[in-house]
Amino acid sequence: MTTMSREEAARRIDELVQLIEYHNYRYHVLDDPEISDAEFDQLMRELQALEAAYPDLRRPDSPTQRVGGPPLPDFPKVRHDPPMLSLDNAFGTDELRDFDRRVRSLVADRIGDAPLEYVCELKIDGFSISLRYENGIFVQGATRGDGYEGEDVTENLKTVGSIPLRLRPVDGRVPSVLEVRGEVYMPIKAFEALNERQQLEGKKLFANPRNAAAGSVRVKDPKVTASRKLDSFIYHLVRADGLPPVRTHWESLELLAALGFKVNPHRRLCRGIEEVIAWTAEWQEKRWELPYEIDGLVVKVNDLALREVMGFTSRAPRWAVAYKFPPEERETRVVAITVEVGRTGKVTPTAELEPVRLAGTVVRRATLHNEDYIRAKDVRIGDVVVVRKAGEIIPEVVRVVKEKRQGDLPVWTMPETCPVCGTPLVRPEGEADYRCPNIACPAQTFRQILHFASRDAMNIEGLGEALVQALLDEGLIRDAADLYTLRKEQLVQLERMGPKSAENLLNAIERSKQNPLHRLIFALGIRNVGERAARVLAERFGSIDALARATEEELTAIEGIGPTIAQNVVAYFQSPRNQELLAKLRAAGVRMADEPKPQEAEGPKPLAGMTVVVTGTLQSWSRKEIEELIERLGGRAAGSVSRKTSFVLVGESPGSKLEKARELGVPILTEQEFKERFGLS
Ligand code: 0OX
Repeated sequence: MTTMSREEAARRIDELVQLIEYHNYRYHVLDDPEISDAEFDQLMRELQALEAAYPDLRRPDSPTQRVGGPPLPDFPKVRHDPPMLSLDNAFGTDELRDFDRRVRSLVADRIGDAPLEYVCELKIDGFSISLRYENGIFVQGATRGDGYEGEDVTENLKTVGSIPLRLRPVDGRVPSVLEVRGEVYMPIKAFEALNERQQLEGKKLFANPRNAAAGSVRVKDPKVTASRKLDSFIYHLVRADGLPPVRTHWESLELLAALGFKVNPHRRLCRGIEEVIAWTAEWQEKRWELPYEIDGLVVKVNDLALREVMGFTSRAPRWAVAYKFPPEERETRVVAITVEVGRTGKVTPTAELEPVRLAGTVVRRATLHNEDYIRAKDVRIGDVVVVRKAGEIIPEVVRVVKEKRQGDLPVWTMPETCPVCGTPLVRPEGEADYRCPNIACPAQTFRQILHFASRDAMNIEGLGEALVQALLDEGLIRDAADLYTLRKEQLVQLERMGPKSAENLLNAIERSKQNPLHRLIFALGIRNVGERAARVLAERFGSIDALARATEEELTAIEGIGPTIAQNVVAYFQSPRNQELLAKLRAAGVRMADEPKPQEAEGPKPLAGMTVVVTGTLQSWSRKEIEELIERLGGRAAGSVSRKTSFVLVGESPGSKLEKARELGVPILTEQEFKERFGLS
């Protein structure tokens, strides 16, 4: 870099910030870049170099922050005013007409028989956020939380390319305060690529793009968010102080777009509910062509004055409704019916299908639940069936298309023996499910080990289906406790297992020895003992030994533990096989008891005896929170600066207190310095 004076550097930084944000906007919001990625990177590097040379010239809206700053200690809380309410649902067109009648009756004195105008939008299946801008600069981004209070995730949201760090002026003006709401989401392609990477690295997979987006926004390390290819749509204007007021929602969406936000282009202004219904029909099919997931449509009254009259219920605005699509159904053929053995021996019949596209994915299998279900629906191999996604995850067979049955297909019957170990299956009195009663059945062992290692149980990262199968096939393990005997030499002999992965796996196994008791209890796979019950049992008994001694009476006396769980717990610890497993886990050094809870410890008091004055807006804490923190750390938060002030903590847009501190020679700390000095980062 050629040498530059400070003034020149300041001017160039201003230029670069503007230029980079402009190109960022072209790329992320308009999806219409003007320069290549390489040229963009070149500008970014130049800015980074200048900011490194002149750290005090870094601007709060600098695009270099989009790569993610240092990890945060905790997310401070943010109150939502007005609250971020949810939406009432409308299933089907009848319920849309009901909605129309309802809202029209609320404003009948104003509109008479005239149709209402509605704005129809896609309902993005993402993670709701609220954004605040002061004098055009992005100062705070928060999660929805419970609607009343969310978490401050500003640093993470700065890494989302389509969220402007600085607003574009509208008619030469930027609002003094602007608050908007919208959705952060992960495009389907990015979600699939992320899961592929997670799988390769032996990390947990995300269930769907929404969870992936939520997980990416709520991580402590902004660099992780920056790596996640998140996008955003903004759909609601809360306030825009200093700009001319808007009269309609449609205008507010246009204003949001003009300010530089990404606003979904698929929207329609409809006159009357029938136009809305026509629009919903269009999207029933088109939704699968979108590069992101939607979970319905949103219909909103356009006129903001009428919205005022309609108001809110305690849960949701009366002037908007979420239209939910009916579940997609498709016809396909059953080519086989197979049975699967779960970890408790439960046998589940599954229809193997001719592949069919359903709700955006290709479906090859559908659950048939149990024998009674198959009999009631009369599903036979060779039948054409209607399949549908239940809760959008596991497809199920809705009905057989009897007219399409060709000839006399044989009635399906449950096999008499376990397809894996050959033991005769049993169906206990009064139960719908068949079971393989062989507790040594390899299928059960396989599922038990997978459950033991799963994320909510012992959380052994990297131990997936293929690896567990390979370990069993090679005879390296026979049960979950054997995992703790594995050695590196054994692992590296397995296919596709390098020394690094072997080490990671061994580390994960080692770490799991220190898990809290409730994880171990859940991991044992005692029938009906889910995570919640495991926590209750861990809390009440404190150790495996105490739990093993518990009687049915003692167990049922506990709030949340019923007779079924009690019986299963007692039976579990009576089984010699389980006793042997527990002995092996103990011998391996797995923690079998929680440490007694220490008395509520007093934290360190690094601010003891100090008086602190805060001025300006802090990134990590609201005013109330920083005052509480100062007090927790032993200090006193004061309102004005005097010679006795220990230091002044300055945020953005500080007031006259900063001047006063300078005058009196009181030390001044930036937020970052404060965090570093007192070990808060
Ligand atoms: C979405 C979405 C969610 C704000 C005012 C009423 C409810 N997920 O895409 N919410 C809203 O509106 C909120 N609109 C949307 N498009």
